[in-house]
Amino acid sequence: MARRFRPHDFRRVQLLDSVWDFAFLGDVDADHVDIRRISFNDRMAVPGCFDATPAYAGRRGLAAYRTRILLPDRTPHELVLDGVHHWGRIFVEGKMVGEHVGGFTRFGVDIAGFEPGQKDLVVLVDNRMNYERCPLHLDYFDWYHFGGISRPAELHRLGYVWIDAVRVVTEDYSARRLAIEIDWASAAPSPDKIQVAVTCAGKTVRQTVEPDEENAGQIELKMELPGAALWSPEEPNLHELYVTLGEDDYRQRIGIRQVQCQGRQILINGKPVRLLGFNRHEAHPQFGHAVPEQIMLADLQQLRDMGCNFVRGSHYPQDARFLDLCDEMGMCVWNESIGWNQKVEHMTDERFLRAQEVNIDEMIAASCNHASVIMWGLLNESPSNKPEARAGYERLIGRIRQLDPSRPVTYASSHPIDDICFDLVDIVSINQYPGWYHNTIADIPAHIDKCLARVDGIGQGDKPFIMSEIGAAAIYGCRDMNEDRWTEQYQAKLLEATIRYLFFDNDRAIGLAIWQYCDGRSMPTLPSPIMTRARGFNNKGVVDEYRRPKLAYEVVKRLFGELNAENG
Ligand code: ADA
Repeated sequence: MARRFRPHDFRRVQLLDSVWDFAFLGDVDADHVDIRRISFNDRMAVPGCFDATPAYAGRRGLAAYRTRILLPDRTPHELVLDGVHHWGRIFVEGKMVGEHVGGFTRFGVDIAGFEPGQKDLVVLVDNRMNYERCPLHLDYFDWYHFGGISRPAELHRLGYVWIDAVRVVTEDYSARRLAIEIDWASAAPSPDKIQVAVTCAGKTVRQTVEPDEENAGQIELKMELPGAALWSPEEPNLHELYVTLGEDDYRQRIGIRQVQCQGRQILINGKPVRLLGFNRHEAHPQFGHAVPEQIMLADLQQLRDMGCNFVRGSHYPQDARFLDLCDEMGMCVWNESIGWNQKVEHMTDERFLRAQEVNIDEMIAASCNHASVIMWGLLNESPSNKPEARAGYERLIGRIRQLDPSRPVTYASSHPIDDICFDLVDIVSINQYPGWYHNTIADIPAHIDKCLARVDGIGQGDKPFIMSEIGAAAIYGCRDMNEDRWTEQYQAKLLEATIRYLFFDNDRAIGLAIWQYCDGRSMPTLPSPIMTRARGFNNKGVVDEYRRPKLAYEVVKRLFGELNAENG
């Protein structure tokens, strides 16, 4: 993957991004496909979404991708896929080697036991909605679920002893103390002691690992880096942390920073932060979810131009390349596992909860070292007001805290008036649309006050509060003297009233994620899309799907600019 730093100097990694052979198999069952008999009669870019291309626009079904990989020897290899949407099954030389449920997350497939040489790699990809097989992507969600190998693909030669993962947490920002965990594995009991070295900010710490019959283990060590520059939104200093273990190596890029909640504030390195920004879908009309780095960077340039320091990655785990740019640009990120208005019955369904746990595990594994990720989210607008759903919230939030106790946790609630799970999270986040779906623009302050009064009434008012969604739709270019809903003027007026109420007239909110940064295609299977999704799109962006600014863009830029000027 094209990262902003080089993860490996010695480990041999084959980048598989290119145009692969392709065949759209359509409405067939993957279990009944003979891999050897597929006629690859087309070609498709990887990364890419086949249903974002003209030839397959809107198509749903089973697709097959093929490329050639080289296995230079018999050492263990791993195929690393950063996102397959939204169900995939992987074959090498016709032998099934792996399967994965859910898009937007990195996963690895062991490639072992093959003779050296060139091999056919085939990936079956299914973008159909099938709750039993893939309960994470459902056809009533309000974004178009593009299908394909949507993020980069690599083949890693692991060798006989390798690094599985490196996790770095800032234990104490003032002392510049890092806690580092290294997961390692080997293909066979290692005959010799394994030498480990960790270098960061000019300092190296070494350890020797005793071989063991488990062929796997975890190394924990601390590093203090006096004088090393800290990461903050204003000064996003980063450091490369380089691990060698035996003959393997792994480089990460980290920021020395701590995120804490204190009363109604979120602190970064002990300093309160105000989060001003947007919800952003990872989508583009011509690329689907396979948004190229050029677009990622252009999006961030516009967000910075508007004075933003915050992006909520709605509603799924973010791409490592986007997070690399956020790390460098001081853009704070709310990274959340996939979810959208889940039903009560999902919250007690073991298949759904298990799939959620895998998505959470993979999200945290892939993005835990990004300084820009300052909080974890989950279960957008799900039944946090239903007693029968609470155990599911406890289970999934507990999983996040177990994997990463260093970051605050939140979920975006659309039930502020009767939510019963706010006690489980560190930050109270509320999605509401006064002035769009109900009430008028003039009612926005009273409506939000009512929500917060209830939050205070149940004893959750001493936590930070983020307005995690609020906004209005505007059709790009639609302006008229009535200035009513769907016009750019109405959207601009609503966002002006919202920002003024939240940050000029009050100081309760410490964050705002406007819904939304850019327009995005929605699902045609949404309930009553004709009435609510003009053009088949969610039109609440302050830029359209091609990132062309609407009137509201300048309003947000002016107001966020005034707020940032206050901060000095
Ligand atoms: C919800 C949801 C968003 C979007 C929004 C809207 O808040 O979380 O994904 O669907 O509503 O535009 O109505």
